[in-house]
Amino acid sequence: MTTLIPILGDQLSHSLASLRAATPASAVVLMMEVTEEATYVPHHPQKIALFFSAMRHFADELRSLGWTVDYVALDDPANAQDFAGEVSRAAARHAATKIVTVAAGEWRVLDSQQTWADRTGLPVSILDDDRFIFSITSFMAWAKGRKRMTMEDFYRVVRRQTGLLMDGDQPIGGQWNFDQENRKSVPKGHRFTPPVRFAPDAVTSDVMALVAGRFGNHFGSIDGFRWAVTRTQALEALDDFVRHRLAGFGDYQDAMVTGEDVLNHSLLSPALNTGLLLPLEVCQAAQAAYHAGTAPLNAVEGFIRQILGWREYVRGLYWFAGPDYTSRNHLNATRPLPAAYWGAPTGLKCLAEAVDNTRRNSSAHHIQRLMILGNFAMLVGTDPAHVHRWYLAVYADALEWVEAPNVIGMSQFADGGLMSTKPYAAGGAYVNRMSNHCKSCAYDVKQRTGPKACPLNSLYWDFLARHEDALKNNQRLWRMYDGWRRFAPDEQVRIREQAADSMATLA
Ligand code: FAD
Ligand code: DLZ
Repeated sequence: MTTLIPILGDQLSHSLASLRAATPASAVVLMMEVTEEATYVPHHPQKIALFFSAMRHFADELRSLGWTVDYVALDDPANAQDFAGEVSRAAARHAATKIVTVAAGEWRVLDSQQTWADRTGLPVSILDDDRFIFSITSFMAWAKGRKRMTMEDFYRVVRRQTGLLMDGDQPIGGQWNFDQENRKSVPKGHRFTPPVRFAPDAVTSDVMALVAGRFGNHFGSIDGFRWAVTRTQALEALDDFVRHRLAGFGDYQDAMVTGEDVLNHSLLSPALNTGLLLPLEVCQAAQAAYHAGTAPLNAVEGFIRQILGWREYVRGLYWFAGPDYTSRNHLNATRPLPAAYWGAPTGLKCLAEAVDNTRRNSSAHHIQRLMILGNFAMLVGTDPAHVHRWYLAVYADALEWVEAPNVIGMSQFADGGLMSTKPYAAGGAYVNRMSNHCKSCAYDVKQRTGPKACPLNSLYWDFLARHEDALKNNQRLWRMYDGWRRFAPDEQVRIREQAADSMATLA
């Protein structure tokens, strides 16, 4: 009686439900590097290297714990290059009598898992992924019949459920959310402590060579690879963040600085999304710093909210919204993704910084993703499906369950408000307030029209004007539409002409 346990690249946790359900004596773990996963979008080379290296290290760790691991490498000549094909081959090879797996994190792969029983003729148990703090079943129960599904309401439920930063039934500090303290701009000359980097070991170096050879034509540089690829390294990265950057996390959470890729962000999303770290332990480590007096409440609450709130919320929303979520297009945007997203110059400093961070590091911090890259794509009317595929490809932490709600819902408003109460649209004034980019930009942020005018200004007003019918009754946009109506008609025409020019040249 042999149980086959397929483990996917984002399931690299020793506490995985399928491992808990078996014993090394009667099971074979199957891990598969397959072309289908490496190419369903043209992933950044660092992303592929991260997954392959972390998978190979995890396989070695399982072997050292006594598990039999059948690891199918990408260049194995017999590799069927997709999950279903590899599971079938392995079931026959090991004369398996049943298959136990943990539910995939996205519809596409869950669909594949649901074919495995037919393909192999074996019973297949698909277990819930209980590494998340809030189960999908609980999310559906929470969501059922609700008029609004805001993250803030959800967050309070999960705070109460976990007891994190709680004093009995009430939040520590008397407030659930300290966001208003988290919007400071960075003082000139402020120094950030850079995060720990992990130099590639022999396993990672092998994988990097494989990836450079096979996927070197994908957008992105492999050279700056710095990611944690083992649990030990991931724990070191967590400790490094808690010691050196957590205390300042809140203050500069929404800031952008030229030349600063990370600021006080944790850079823990790849470790969380591969399973090397678990969300609850990361929140507990942050909470411990608050109780030890090494990080203030606004920082710790702000950080915990990202994981306990946003991360759990978007995962629930992904499954709630259904498999066609990624094709939603509420604003009927149809343009292709601008070439700027693949590195073409535009003269916009903020966009260049965000794209370059992405190219060098397979990463960009939240405000770059939302208010620069997402905002520009939405203002110029990019088809959200194109935007979605770009984000899914370029970020080391991009898995559809977390990427799609953030892109389709939060950044493009393509779900019509399921996730966000208004579009995150902004002109140059916002970028100027939250960053120092405008000082070294080719454009003038103070101008709306004319050859030097910051394109974001006219694009912003044009976006509002273009979508007036769809958005004018949104209470949260009332002030913006009031602002638009205050422009003289001839100024409105000039703004829209300027926006049309910018679209023609930049988009
Ligand atoms: P920190 O700022 O240090 O935050 C701590 C942790 O909180 C992150 O590691 C992450 O796990 C979690 N988190 C923070 N914000 C979010 C959020 N909005 N949704 C879910 N989790 C969050 N995150 C991904 O993990 N994968 C993605 O593919 C992804 N795509 C995004 C696309 C867009 C358009 C936007 C606006 C956000 C996206 N995010 C995504 C969320 C967020 O930007 C990243 O999690 C964060 O930038 C990762 O860097 P960090 O670990 O330094 O985060
Ligand atoms: C992201 C990724 C890549 C690039 N390659 C693989 C792979 O070859 N094998 C694998 O098991 N997982 C890989 N992954 C992660 C998967 O895409 C991820 O586990 C699924 O999307 C989960 O639904």
